Amino acid sequence: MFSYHPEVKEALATKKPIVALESTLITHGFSYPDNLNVAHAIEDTVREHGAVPATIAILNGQIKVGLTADQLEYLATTKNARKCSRRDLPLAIALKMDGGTTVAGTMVIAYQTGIEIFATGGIGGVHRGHAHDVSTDLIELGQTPITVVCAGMKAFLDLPASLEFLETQGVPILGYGTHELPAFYSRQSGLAIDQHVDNPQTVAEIIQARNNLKLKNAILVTVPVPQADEWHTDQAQHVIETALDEAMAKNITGKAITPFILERIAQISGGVSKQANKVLLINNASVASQIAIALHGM
Ligand code: PSU
Ligand code: MN
Repeated sequence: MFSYHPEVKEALATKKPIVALESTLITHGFSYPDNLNVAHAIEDTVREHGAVPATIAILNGQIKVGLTADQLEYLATTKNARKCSRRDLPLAIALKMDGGTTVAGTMVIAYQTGIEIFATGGIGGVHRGHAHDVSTDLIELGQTPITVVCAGMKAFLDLPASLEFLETQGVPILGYGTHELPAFYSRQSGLAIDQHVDNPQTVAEIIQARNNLKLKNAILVTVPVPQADEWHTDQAQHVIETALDEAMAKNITGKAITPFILERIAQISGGVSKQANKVLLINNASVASQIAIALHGM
């Protein structure tokens, strides 16, 4: 069921530092060719740091851990990929589908593969005005011992409710170089995190302590978008609200909400949101690589 890219296979066998990467951002987060370019830029960042990237996806029902350039291109251009969270994995495999794995879907596969560090953009959360629409990402963080590096929850979500949910699930939230929760496109949310950290070694020590305690929760490392490409909350807020209203008016629900809103925000903001999203993805991949290397050296 699992098929490994030779580079990843070798890295697993020789215990090199590996960073797992998700693929919903390729199939549903960005459109072509932005999706392909950003996927390559993320992988290149991981390699530049001396770690091995493992982009996870499903191709024709096979779980791919690490993709070739051709497979990345295919995934970036196909129109039929399923957005695969935990519940979708058995369906996509049995019915031989193509799929982009979400944060939850990628965590499941990374854990079973033995990859400990995973970089993404923004995790899912509790949707505003839909207190029962809780992303599976939050549940997965409560039950799978992976370390997820992100820029917080996506800014159009209910951030306080999402934080409460993670607290209930026992997920420690670290602020990497920040004392507050980043808000995806912007650096500040005014919400507290559990612990400020400022170097990869400290994160690796926290991961090791979690492992020694045999706790099954993920650790969430939140990293603010670099200042130069930040999209400030006061400007973003109006655009986000417009996109949310449109989703409501069009009755868009379930797994379609997040891709719809990301796309509308990108259109209305004239690409400003996309630029912030790309830069934060690359920055998160850089931090994740440094953590993978620190963990490897322990
Ligand atoms: N980060 C990005 N772009 C994305 C996502 C994350 O920069 O498209 C994806 C992740 O795969 C995440 C998903 O798991 O959005 C959340 O979807 P939902 O809200 O339906 O759970
Ligand atoms: Mn949802």
